[in-house]
Amino acid sequence: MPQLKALLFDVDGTLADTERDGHRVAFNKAFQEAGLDWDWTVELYADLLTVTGGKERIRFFLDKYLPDFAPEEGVADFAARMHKRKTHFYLQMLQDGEIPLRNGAERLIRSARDAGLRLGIATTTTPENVTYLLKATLGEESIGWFECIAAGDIVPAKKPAADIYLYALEMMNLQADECLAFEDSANGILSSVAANLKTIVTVNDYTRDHDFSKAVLVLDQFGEPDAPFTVLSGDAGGETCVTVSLLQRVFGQA
Ligand code: XBP
Ligand code: MG
Repeated sequence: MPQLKALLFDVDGTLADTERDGHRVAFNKAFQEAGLDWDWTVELYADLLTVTGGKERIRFFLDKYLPDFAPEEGVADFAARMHKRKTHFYLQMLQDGEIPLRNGAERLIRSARDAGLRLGIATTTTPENVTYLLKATLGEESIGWFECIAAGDIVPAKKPAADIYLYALEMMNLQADECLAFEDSANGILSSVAANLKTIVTVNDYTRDHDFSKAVLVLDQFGEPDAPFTVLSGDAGGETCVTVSLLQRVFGQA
């Protein structure tokens, strides 16, 4: 029976609620700066989130909602230019401490480290978005707690493709059956499961109704001892927050 050796975390929606009040707002700031009157509302953004990756999301928006928009530079360069500015605004928000980690994430990361579990990140977001988030929430040294920060365009196909998880596994020299993945969305779990990873899901407002039938456990949050999680599916064995012992049990049973 393989031993649990490592935890692989998604970032957006899993470690932090970054989408509604983070990425979405930063996209709108970039559009505004460019003199465009586009407003990605909370509702519209739910549809746009079906596509992972910021550049890909801008192109999806144009295809679906503004098919006649034809920038001189071409759609790909336009999307890349907007995305660069969006990243600038998003990093500023992170630096200003506007985006906290989700409930229980810091406790889980620290206790996993203490227990000798190895840590990695597998995300579609831009690498700097991860390092700035970690620095702002856990301190500069926390970047080194993660053996691998697999992010963004480092793989050709973003989630739901398995590539980013396969890349992280390879970088960390791990087998899928030695790890647990943490995700928050349908695209995320499609990716982790395609990489043969047992996956725990913590939902958020955008992803609550997604299909998580392949998850080993679905929770509303990691939880804290004084702020327990709600189990949405699976068996948490009576625990009230995600602990290393819960992870060991879930890993062994799944
Ligand atoms: C996260 C994303 C990201 C962010 C934007 O998906 O889709 O694209 O919305 O990041 P997941 P960038 O949590 O499944 O990894 O703009 O930096 O691409
Ligand atoms: Mg996510």
